[in-house]
This record gives sequence, C-alpha cells and structure tokens, in this order.
Amino acid sequence: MSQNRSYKFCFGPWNISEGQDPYGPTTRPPQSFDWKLAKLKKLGFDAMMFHDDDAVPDIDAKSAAQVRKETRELKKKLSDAGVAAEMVAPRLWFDPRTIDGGYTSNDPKCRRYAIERSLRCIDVANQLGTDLIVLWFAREGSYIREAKNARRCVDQLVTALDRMLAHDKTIRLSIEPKPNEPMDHAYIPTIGHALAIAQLTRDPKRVGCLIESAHAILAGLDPADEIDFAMSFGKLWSLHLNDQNGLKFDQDKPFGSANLRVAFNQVRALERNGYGRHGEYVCFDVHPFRTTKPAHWLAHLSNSRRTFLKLVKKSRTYPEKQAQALIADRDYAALDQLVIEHLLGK
Ligand code: XLS
Ligand code: MG
Repeated sequence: MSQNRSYKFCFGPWNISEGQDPYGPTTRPPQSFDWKLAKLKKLGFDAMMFHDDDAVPDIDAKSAAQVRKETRELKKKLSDAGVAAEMVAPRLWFDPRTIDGGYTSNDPKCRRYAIERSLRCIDVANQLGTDLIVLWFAREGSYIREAKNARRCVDQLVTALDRMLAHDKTIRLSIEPKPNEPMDHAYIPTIGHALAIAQLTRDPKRVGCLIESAHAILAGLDPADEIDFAMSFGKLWSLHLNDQNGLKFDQDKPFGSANLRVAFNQVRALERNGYGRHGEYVCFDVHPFRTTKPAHWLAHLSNSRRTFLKLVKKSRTYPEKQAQALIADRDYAALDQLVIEHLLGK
C-alpha cells in the first residue's frame, strides 16, 4: 500500500450520546445537532453517518413533502460545513411495528411498514448525496427460535432487499451483521452470511457489507479476518471500528481500548487491501463511558482516530523482512514477540 495514503473519518450523531444504559438514566445533557456537526469538523472528521430519523426526526409522522424539506435543510447544513453524508440507515428497532422484527416480523403489516420505511430512507439518502444504505438487522431474529421459521426469514429478507434494489437502480445496500442483541439470536450474524444472502438478491453486485469490530468479536470471530474476507469480494463498503471486551453486551468501546493487537491487525488488513481507495470511510461506532463528564465528551472519538492513525504508522513501519524470515523458519514464537515489541515500541 502507498505509504502516504490517507483515510477519511466519520461518526454518527448517536456516537455523542448522553450516557443512558439499561440500568440508569442519562448522565450528560443532550447536545444539539449543530453542536455535534461543529465538533465533527474540529476533530478532523470528514463525514457524518445517519439513521433516517437522525436526518428527519419523527420521520414516520411526516409527509413526503415535509421529509424532502427537512432533508434539503440538512443537506445545506452539511454542505455549508463541508461535511459529507456517509450513509443512511433505516432505524427499524424503535417503532412498535418492529417489536417482532421488521422485514421478518410474523405480522405482514409490520413487514410492509419496514419495507416502506426503508424505501423512504433511500429517498433521504439520495437527497443527502449518498448511495449507501446500511442495514443492521437489529430485531430480525427471535427470543425463542420456535417463534419464527428461519427458512422463511431468509426469503423475507431477500424480498425486502429486492424491494430496495428495485426502488432505486443506483443504491447500494451494506449489511451490518451482528449475532445478537437486542435479539437472543439475530439472523445474518456474520460477514459470511451477509455476502451469501447478497447472492440471492436480484442484483448481488449492489449488496455488500459493513464490518463492526465489536459485532465480529461478539460472534467469536477476528474482525481482521472479517475485513480480509469481505475485501476479497470487493464488498466492504463501510466500517464501524470500535472494541469489545469479551462476550457480553455490545460495548462500543473506543478503538483499541480492549485489545490493541486485534486493533493493529484490523489496520493491517485495511492497509493491505487498500480500504478507502474507492472513497470508503473509517467510521467509529463508539460511545463515551457513562462516567464521562461533558468536558471530556468527545474523547472517545478523538482517541479512536488518534489510535487508528498511530496503528497505521505501526503497520507501515512493521519489520516485514524480519517477520517473513521468521515465518519462513516457522518460528512463530519469535514472530509473536516481534509483533509485541513492535507495538510496545523501543
Ligand atoms: C448497533 C449498530 C448500530 C448501527 C447503526 O449495534 O452498530 O449502531 O451501526 O444503526
Ligand atoms: Mg454499528
């Protein structure tokens, strides 16, 4: 990879969150969108990612004309700030009609709602100037497996994907797999599943994927391997870097916070595959700790970007020749130590 290739960075308004968790209320007062947008540029980020109702709050309650008007206003704000819209994701996990899933709900009226909301999301994305829709199948799963027929759910997911692909001939769908949470088990839990279901759609070349570090770890996988696998298909169109300390609730920790070596190997995978050369962004889907004071509110984002850039340097100064010699000699113990000492620095 060229040694001076640079990356573009992104986060979403939800990444500047107020500290609520399932066991306690917010610990920071809500910040305005304008405040978050102003901070994004100051932190050296280039784009913002959106849920559809980040772009147009209460989107379901608004007419198509009102959605267009508010999206136009948002687009102007972003253009004036020199910030791109990276993607738009339909938030199909809040509304009561998605309580049992959206596309795979057992209720056909709810499945219809989820698809129609996704088509409106595509219209918002077009107006914001992005051709990327991210689909995190939050509630496409079950609390008990007998509640749904997994074979039928595959067909229902393909039906939804096909409706979106037919709605707009240029839109690209980036599936963000996650094995569980909020569901007990979710459908499409890994990149392999995402790339496989893409092949069942009417236009597989427009269905790709997004890797989130924590989601791969929750599936017991190495996010770097998931990156290499997705890149071998040319279908890694977005990325949510963060970290996760073991198999528990999705922690959305700052990048490198739990496992620096796993973070290093993700950066090496991005480097060797040339991620970003087609305009892809590095997004940090991270949250501040609940204990974070408002004065330190942005640290998780600036720290993640700083760690990422330091690991890019570590990747580009990796003692490749020494490493190859140890590999040739199958001396992996020495290789292990070489990596550790490279990361520790002299
Ligand atoms: C949740 C997901 C979510 C998507 C965007 O775990 O990571 O943040 O990335 O809705
Ligand atoms: Mg995410």
